[in-house]
Amino acid sequence: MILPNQESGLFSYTDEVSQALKSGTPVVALESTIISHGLPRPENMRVALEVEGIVRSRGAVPATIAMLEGRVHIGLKEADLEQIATRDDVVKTSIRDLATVSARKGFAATTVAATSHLANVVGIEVFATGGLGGVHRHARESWDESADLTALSQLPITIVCSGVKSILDVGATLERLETLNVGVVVYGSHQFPGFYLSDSGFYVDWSLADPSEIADVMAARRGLAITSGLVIANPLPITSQLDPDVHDQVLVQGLKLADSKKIAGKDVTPFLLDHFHRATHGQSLVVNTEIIVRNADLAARIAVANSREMTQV
Ligand code: PSU
Ligand code: MN
Repeated sequence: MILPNQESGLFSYTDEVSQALKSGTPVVALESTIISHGLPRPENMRVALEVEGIVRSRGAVPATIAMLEGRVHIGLKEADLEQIATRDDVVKTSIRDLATVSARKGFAATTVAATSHLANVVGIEVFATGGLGGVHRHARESWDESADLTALSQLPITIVCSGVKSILDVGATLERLETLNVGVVVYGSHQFPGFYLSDSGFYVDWSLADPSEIADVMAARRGLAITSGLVIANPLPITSQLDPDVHDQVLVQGLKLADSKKIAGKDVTPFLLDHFHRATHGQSLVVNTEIIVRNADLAARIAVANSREMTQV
């Protein structure tokens, strides 16, 4: 069996992922921008490996997605992961940049948007990340809205995340997700999570508490030919969240600093995440790591339930 796009020469798969895709073993896509731009070194490599381990422990196969020397890698060997975690020339790459980086034989860390696109091309349905991109707080002036939202409006991927990053305008992002036909379900609660915080303060109509219920929704989406994405928002337990007062203070500081340093465009998110990690002396890093690990764990359980559902049909 030839895997999708393998003949183009632009895709390569690890043996583990290629066998899983051929045999119907559940696979979970993982993004690489978190590794290159979202977490500091050397923790980024440690977290990337831990996340892959969690997915395997649940009986699914992790497919971390990135581009190396112009080729898309679906699944990264440890040495490849190391390159994404340590090279300085890895470009944070959204869908629009993929072809340019590829033609220039570059290294790309894929965002939620680009990872969703590539996962969809190769037939991976479930994807885990930390927090989605969304509408930035000053969007009224800057028009800064993440391409993650447009991508999710066009791709039938199920993405597990802890809501949108709390550095964003959460209310505006939820409105945009509605406009863009992206489904939103909160896992085990009705309160939309706030990334570092368990609760963003926004109520969501749909709540599911079991991976098999989520797999039922995925099956219904296939049956109904829904072509947009589904967000599974997974809140942190309250005992794990960042102290909300610390969070609010550090955020106000970070937004001011970004403004005075004229940080704009795709540099804003990495700048603010890095500011959090420094200003909280690593506390936000512990929380961010827990977020990613828990989301990968839930995504793996959803992928397993979904593949059971597919083999029953
Ligand atoms: N979640 C994290 N850390 C990150 C990101 C998400 O916990 O670094 C990345 C994702 O790759 C997401 C990107 O797609 O930030 C959004 O960037 P922007 O706001 O520039 O669209
Ligand atoms: Mn942006």
